[in-house]
Amino acid sequence: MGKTALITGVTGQDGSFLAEFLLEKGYDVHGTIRRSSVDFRERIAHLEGKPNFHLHYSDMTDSMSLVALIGRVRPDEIYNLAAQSHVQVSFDSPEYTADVDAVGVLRVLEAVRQCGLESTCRIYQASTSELYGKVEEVPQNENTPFHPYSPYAVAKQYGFWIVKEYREAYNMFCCSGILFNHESERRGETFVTRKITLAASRIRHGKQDKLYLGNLSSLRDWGYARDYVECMWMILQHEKPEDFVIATGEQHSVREFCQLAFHYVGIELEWQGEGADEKGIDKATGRVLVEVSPDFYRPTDVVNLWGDPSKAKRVLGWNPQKTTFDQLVKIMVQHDMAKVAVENAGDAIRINLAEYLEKGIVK
Ligand code: NAP
Ligand code: F7E
Repeated sequence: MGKTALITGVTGQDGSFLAEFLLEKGYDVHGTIRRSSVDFRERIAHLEGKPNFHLHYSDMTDSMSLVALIGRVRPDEIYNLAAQSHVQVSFDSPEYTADVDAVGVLRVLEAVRQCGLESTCRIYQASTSELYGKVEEVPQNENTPFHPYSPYAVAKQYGFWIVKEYREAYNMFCCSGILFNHESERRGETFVTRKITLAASRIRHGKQDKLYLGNLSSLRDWGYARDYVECMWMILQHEKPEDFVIATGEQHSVREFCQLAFHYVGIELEWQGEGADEKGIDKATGRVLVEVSPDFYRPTDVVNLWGDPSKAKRVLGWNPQKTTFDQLVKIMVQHDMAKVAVENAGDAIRINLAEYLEKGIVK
C-alpha cells in the first residue's frame, strides 16, 4: 500500500507543487482548504478529481477540525505548510499571525498525539530563513543564532521550538525545514518577485505605467519552489529527524531581480538616484518605469539573507542549484507574459459582451 500524506495549506504555492510531487510518487494525498466566499483553488484545479487527491475543510485556528481530520485520515506524513505567510501583513495582523503560525503548529502536534499517531506519523514544519532576521552571521546555516525581526518571524520561531520540544519530549519524528525564499510562477502576487514579473509583463503589454517598490537593496537567496518541495519530502525520508537549511547559496538584490525581469520582457533598465529617490529608467525611451514608494517599507526589514545549504547537500543529496537564478526569473517572466496576453484576450471578449448587452443583441 502507498503512503498517506496530509498537506495543510495545499492551495498555496508550495502546497500545490508538493501535492503534485507526492501524487507522482504514488501517495494518497489529503489537503486542507478554507471556506471562502470566492473559491481560490487556481493552483490545485488541475488535481481535483484525481482519485488519490482529497480535500477537506479545516483551519489552523480550529483544533477540533484538526483533531477530527488527522484522526480520520491517519496520515503517515504531515506537511504543515498552512500559514499567514506575508511578512508585511504580519505587522498589520500580528495576533492572527501568532494564532496561525505559532499556536497552529502546536495544534497539529497535539492532534497527532491525541490521535495516538505519535510513533507512526512523521511531521514536516515549514520553517523559514526569516528566523535569522537581523542577521548575526553571513551566510546562515543550521548553527546561526536566530534574531527574528517581524511578528511573522517571531511566530515562526515558536513553531520551530515547539517542533524541537515535541521531538525531544515525546520522541516524535518531527522536523523543520529552514527554507530561504523560494518563488515560482505560482507565487502570491504581492511578494516582491511576482509583483515584479507581473508588472514588467503588464508594462511591456502597455497595461501598466509604472512599478512602485520598497527597499531595492534588500538581499535574498531566491530558489525555485518546485525544487524546494522535493527537499521537504527528503527531510521526512531521512533515517532520523533533523532540521535543515534549504537555500541556493547565492544572493541577489531586489534591484537585480528587477533588472533581469525587465530584460526578459525586452526592456533594459538603468538606475538613477539613491534611497527613496532611486528610479529605474528605460534606456531606450528615457521613461521612468520603476520608483520607490515608502508605503512598501517595513517597520523592521530583513535585508541580508544568504543560506548555506551544505548540510542538505551532504546528508540528503539535494541539489541546491537545480534551477539557477537566471532560469527562475525567466520561468516567471515567460509565465506572466503569457498570463497578460490571455488577460488582454479576455478583456477584448468582455468589452464585446458589454457592447452586445448594451445593444440588446444578447439578453
Ligand atoms: P502561501 O502561498 O501563502 O500558502 C499558504 C497556505 O496556507 C494557503 O494554502 C493558505 O490558504 C493557507 N492558510 C493560511 N492561513 C490559514 C489558516 N488560518 N488555516 C488554514 N490554512 C491557512 O505560502 P507558501 O509560499 O506556499 O509557503 C508555504 C509555507 O512555507 C508557509 O508556512 C510559509 O510561511 C513557509 N515559508 C515560505 C517560504 C517561501 O519563500 N515561499 C519560505 C520559508 C517558509 P488560502 O489559499 O485559503 O489562503
Ligand atoms: O520581500 C523587499 C522587502 O515580501 C522580500 C515569505 O515567503 O520569504 C517571504 O518573505 C524583500 C523584503 O518576501 C517590495 O522589504 C521591496 O526585504 O517578497 P517578500 P519576504 O518578506 O522575504 C520568507 C522566507 C518567508 O518565510 C515568507 O513566508 O523585498 N521589497 N519592495 C518588497 N517586498 C514586497 N512584498 N513588496 C514590495 O513592493
